[in-house]
Amino acid sequence: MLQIWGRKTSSNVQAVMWCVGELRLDYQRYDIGHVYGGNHTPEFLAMNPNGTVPVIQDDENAPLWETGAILRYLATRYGTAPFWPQDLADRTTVDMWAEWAKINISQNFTGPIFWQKVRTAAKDRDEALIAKGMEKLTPFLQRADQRLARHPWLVGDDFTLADIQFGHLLYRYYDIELDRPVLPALAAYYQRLTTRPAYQKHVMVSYEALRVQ
Ligand SMILES: N[C@@H](CCC(=O)N[C@@H](CS)C(=O)NCC(=O)O)C(=O)O
Repeated sequence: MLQIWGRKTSSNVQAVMWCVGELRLDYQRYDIGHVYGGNHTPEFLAMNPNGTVPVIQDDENAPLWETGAILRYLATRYGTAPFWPQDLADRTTVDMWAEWAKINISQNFTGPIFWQKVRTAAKDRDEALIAKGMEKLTPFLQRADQRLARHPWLVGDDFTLADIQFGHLLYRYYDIELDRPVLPALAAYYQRLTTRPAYQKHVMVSYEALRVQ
């Protein structure tokens, strides 16, 4: 049985859980991290010396951490084409866009925008940082919007692992109070994501427990 350590309010845990849901895997998830703690015990650090979530353990295999690596593991072990193509070049194209999202969307949205808006007290909020974050994030979202005007999913005509790395942050992006650029194809893509049961269950999760007033 697949075991997953990580609270459901973690965006990285959400990416893993959404993948688990799309692949219809049986799992046991443990609430670890943030208000639950438990990620700095010797037992947890023996699984992941970084003390972060998510961590997974599948059967008797060694524990795995790093969301991107976990997603690739799950897709390789349990996924099929076109979600995770067999052909190396096609697979690497999916992986390329997944990496693109992990690096450019996560880094430019989560810290400078989401953390500032939600996880920082109003008195400490740095509006200049948020504005700069939006300035850096917007060209990447525009790039996605241009692609999504041509085909329904990030890579092409099929839902793939790249949509998980990209799409899991869009719930928060569209849900928080934010001046967003008008990007119609991206907005339509997000609406499509919200109709997926695994997205609803694992990604459209309240982040109020993270809010600092
Ligand atoms: N690069 C790691 C980052 C993991 C990470 O920073 N996880 C956050 C949650 S999203 C965490 O463990 N925070 C501490 C906590 O929840 O207590 C990954 O992609 O998995």
